Amino acid sequence: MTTSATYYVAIVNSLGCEGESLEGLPQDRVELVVGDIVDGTVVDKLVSEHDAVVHFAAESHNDNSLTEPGPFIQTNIVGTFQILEACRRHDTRLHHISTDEVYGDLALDDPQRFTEATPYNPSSPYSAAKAGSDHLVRAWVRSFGVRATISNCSNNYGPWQHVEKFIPRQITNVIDGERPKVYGAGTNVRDWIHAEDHSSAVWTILERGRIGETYLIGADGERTNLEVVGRILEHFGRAADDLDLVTDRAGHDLRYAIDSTKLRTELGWAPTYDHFEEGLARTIAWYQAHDDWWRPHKEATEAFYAAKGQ
Ligand code: TDX
Repeated sequence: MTTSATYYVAIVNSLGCEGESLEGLPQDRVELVVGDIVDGTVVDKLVSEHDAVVHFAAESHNDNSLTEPGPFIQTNIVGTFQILEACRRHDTRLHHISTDEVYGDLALDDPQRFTEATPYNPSSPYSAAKAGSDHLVRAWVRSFGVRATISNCSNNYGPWQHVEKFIPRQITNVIDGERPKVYGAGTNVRDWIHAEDHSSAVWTILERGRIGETYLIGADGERTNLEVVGRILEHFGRAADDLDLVTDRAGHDLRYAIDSTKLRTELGWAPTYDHFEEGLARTIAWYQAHDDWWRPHKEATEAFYAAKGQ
């Protein structure tokens, strides 16, 4: 990506619905290539034609990884290997997108938050595969001089998020007159950041980050799952306890919390959506207005959860 010829390419899995999500973007700056990052041939050609790669591609949903871990190994580990090899061959700048889940979880009352120095301790097949991909990137930087940076971000919310994820699932349940489905006792804590703030942080790192460095991205948005669902219910004028507590997730991480001091002080980044409730209200409005986008995926998603008592 250069300022003179900014050019974005999205690679999606052939079964994905992401093509629709590119609608409205400037046609002359976007090319959609339907492929799989495990396919080294397609990856090599694309990397050779561009001067920077931002590697967002991942199997990302913990619940799916607990049902079928195989695709997580393929996409997250083998796919990252293919990207790294192509970047090595073509000396292409790489930014690798990862997750705070590589650090495992924190106790609910732990005053500490994750930092770049926190030891890796992943819990699920998803987070273990992401941790593996981070290790590959560091090894390719050190062994082969690949010009890469890494970011580990907290939980994203906002438009265009698949209805399998917590916030869109509960918003669309309430839109449909159903009750939100909360795992366990609902006391688990996640640190929420708006997807646009995640993207602005990635752009900042791509422009000003130091090669070989890792940056944690977070917006100080810790909330219990019950608090988040309570806000959604309140928005629709329903009682805060109008929900179902359902079967807990196996190995469910208790709490994530990000200390993003390094990114803020070294690179001068700050989030725009610093008020979670306002970002949530805008996200709810987006799902109300985009029924045609999420509706085709809702039934199968709910059938998947229902089969697991969730
Ligand atoms: O129906 C639900 N009910 C519920 O209580 C779902 C789908 C989730 N949950 C809980 C589980 C978590 O405590 O809500 C919390 C958030 O769940 P997810 O949206 O599945 O996110 P999480 O497992 O925390 O992981 C997310 O953040 C880190 C992303 O999916 C990852 O890709 C990212 O790396």
